Amino acid sequence: PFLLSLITHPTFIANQCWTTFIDDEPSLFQLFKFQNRAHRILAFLADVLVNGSSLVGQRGLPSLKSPVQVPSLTGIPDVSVKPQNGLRYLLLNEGPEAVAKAVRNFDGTMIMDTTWRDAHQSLLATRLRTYDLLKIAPTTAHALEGAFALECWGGATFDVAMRFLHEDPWDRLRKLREAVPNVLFQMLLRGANGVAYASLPDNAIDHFVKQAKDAGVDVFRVFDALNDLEQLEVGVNAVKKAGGLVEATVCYSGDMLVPGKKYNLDYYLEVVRKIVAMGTHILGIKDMAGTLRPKAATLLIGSIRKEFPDLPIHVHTHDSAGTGVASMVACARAGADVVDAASNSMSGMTSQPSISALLASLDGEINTNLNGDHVREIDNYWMQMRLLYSPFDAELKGPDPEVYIHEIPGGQLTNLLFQAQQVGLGSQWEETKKTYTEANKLLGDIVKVTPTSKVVGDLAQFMVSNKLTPEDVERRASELDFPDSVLDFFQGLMGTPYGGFPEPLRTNILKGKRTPMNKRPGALLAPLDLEAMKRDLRARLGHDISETDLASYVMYPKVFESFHELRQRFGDLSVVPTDIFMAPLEIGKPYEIEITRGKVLVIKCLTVGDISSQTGTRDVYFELNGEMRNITVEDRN
Ligand code: 3PY
Ligand code: ZN
Repeated sequence: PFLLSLITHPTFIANQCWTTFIDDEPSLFQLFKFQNRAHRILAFLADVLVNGSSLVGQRGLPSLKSPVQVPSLTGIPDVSVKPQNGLRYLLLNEGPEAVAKAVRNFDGTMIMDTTWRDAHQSLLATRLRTYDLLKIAPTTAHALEGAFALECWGGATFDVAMRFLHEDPWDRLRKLREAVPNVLFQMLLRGANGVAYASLPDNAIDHFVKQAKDAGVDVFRVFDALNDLEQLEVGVNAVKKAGGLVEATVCYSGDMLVPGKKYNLDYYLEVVRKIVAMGTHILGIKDMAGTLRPKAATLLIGSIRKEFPDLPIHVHTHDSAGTGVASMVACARAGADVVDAASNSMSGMTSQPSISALLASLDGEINTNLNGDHVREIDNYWMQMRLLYSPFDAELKGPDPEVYIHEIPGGQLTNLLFQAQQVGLGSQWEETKKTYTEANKLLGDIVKVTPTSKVVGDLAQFMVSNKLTPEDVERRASELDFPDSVLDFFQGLMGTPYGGFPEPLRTNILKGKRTPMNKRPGALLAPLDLEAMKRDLRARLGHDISETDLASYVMYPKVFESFHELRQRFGDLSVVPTDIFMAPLEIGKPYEIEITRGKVLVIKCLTVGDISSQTGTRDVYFELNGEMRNITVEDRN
């Protein structure tokens, strides 16, 4: 295409080329870049036409029947005008301490909206694309200007963005940041595991957190899946060094009011005291399974409030059992400063409770700083998204009160349910839940959240598929071929559980396979030579590597390399509208793709050719901005 634009240029045709013509004519390069991007997007669309969408697979088609509409907001005629209010301005002007103070002094309870991270992680297999987040971002900046924050990054979104959506999580963060200058952005950081599934060297966490802060994260909810404080501190220190707002978090597991429970009020208060001593701007309480019932919530938050009157408290929950609103109301009444909720159509079940339901329940009693009309208005967008992403919607039909027994975190519950549905619900689902409870007991009743919840889930699936009882596991521990996550856990790569590892199970499982770590992993893992890794990656990939690419590679080396290869082949796919990202174009119908601001491709697929018996390929014919294009694609069916 570059040569074509050169030889068709009027100056070239008139034979008036001077030696610096190409340098002096930057439009040639822009045209080349534009055509190159267009070509790569056509290559992707052609691949979906021939081979189907790898994202959707066999999950069926979206149930949204009409084009997506972005709702308007009462009293806000133009959402492109920069919003005037929001806690982020305070953060930028006065720093994290001032924000923490303002939150604590706020007369009421603020809300954090989790729609952009945990809600879709819990309901839609984390599949929400940047394209759809960006569309509603300017409206959200106005509608939720009174919110504490938008949770929009981290957790599973990082891995899924690259692995399944073929998009750059850093690019998402930067673009959302540009669209939302006023509301704080929060991310979920798994302590010394970063956003991965086991510990990394400490300097990898420092590097990652610095990139996240620079790209737009303000508040870092840092947790450790075992409430291992040494592990937690790695993340907390990284955020402090980067200058972010620290929300060090205690994970709440099970029901602390059940007599004889390992994790009781004394346990939580002890962890909170240590977190406060570590230094945090805000205390997070993370009820990842939704087992914090109202009575326990009142006692837990009330006790912390009494002991730490000045400490801002932020509570997170899941609505799996249907008690999320009642619990968050109890937290607000007991003195929580912020509670989490999600846009109505993205709430309930394994997600967070609904914002409107919470506002209705607190109305006239506790101020939330949110505009209830705007909350309802933006939900018209999420109602459509729920239909657009219906292929990923777990078919949960009601609350699951059994969560009080199995304690499966929200996101994992939908995942396991989906897998059970694949083989027909009924006894399979019953068995999964029962075995999960047994696996947890075998592991010593651990706190279950990523990555330890995956350990319990993997062990449960291993037991089901190999027809093993808990007694079999204990008896045959040294000969069984356990999943990697189980070995990682017992080795100590995820830190140390409260009360230690179960013995002799640990020794037997690790025998001849792994050497147990009896110290914090980061104290044993050698620091990464990030500069050398960057040089090596640059040499292998053949071009410059950004610091954020390096951070992605450090978290997920294989996923990053596959993502990178796809990005080289297809370019930036986050600009492709979701309907045609997930399903083949309709033949003869024109579609518009804005590849950068103001640069629009109009694409029409004319036909898909027959398969060639020699090459196994098909030619796909397009019209691109009125010109014919032909792409050859390997038919992998
Ligand atoms: C994650 O780590 O991704 C979680 O959402 C834990 O709750
Ligand atoms: Zn959660």
